[in-house]
Amino acid sequence: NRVTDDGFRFLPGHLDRAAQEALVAVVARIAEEAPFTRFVMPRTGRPFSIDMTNAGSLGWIADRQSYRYSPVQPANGRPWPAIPEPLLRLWRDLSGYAHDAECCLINHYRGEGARLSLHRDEDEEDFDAPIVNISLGDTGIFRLGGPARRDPTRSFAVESGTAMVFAGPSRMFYHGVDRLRVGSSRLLPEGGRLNLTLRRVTRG
Ligand code: MD5
Ligand code: FE
Repeated sequence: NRVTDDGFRFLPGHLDRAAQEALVAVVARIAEEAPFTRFVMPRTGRPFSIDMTNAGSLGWIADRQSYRYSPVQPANGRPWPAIPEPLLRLWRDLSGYAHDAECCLINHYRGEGARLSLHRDEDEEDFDAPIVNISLGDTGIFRLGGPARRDPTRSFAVESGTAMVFAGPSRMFYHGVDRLRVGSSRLLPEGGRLNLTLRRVTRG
């Protein structure tokens, strides 16, 4: 387990196999109420290479207009399901933040070609709250840079059961997922990688 002075915490093995399986079931229940969808990027209309859904009072969405948070699912106008208790417990344990998470964005990387290019998460109002991040399934090759796009980056493997916390300066670091090690895990029945990102959106 590593803690660096930029506020980044890397916690491989934070979730044991049973806890990972329980979270896979939690995600399946969320997806029944809020099916995974493939958003498109603003302006270009190019689709992401990953499927997304959310739990919480606000969900992160993208369409031709913008990236933003929405209280309802764009596909059907219904609210997102509530963030289940096991995920709120992880947030409370790992964030140490006074207010509960409002959004759990769930990314499903289905296989070869699924990636997330270098970006910063800046659609939130509250940049003081940490971001708590859980990985399930296939190993992802993660890239973490610095506050500026041109800053040097480090690349490392993120295995199933890893928790990461982006607090302090690291909250605003550029980051992305270059690729998966497809088939490296048998946790998910349909394969691929699930990534759960717990966030505070509004100021508490
Ligand atoms: C993933 N997801 O593995 C990554 C992990 C996303 C996203 O990037 O936006 O859904 S989230 C890692 C993260 C989040 C917020 C801040 C920082 C990293 N950071 O400052 O490095 O699917
Ligand atoms: Fe991100």
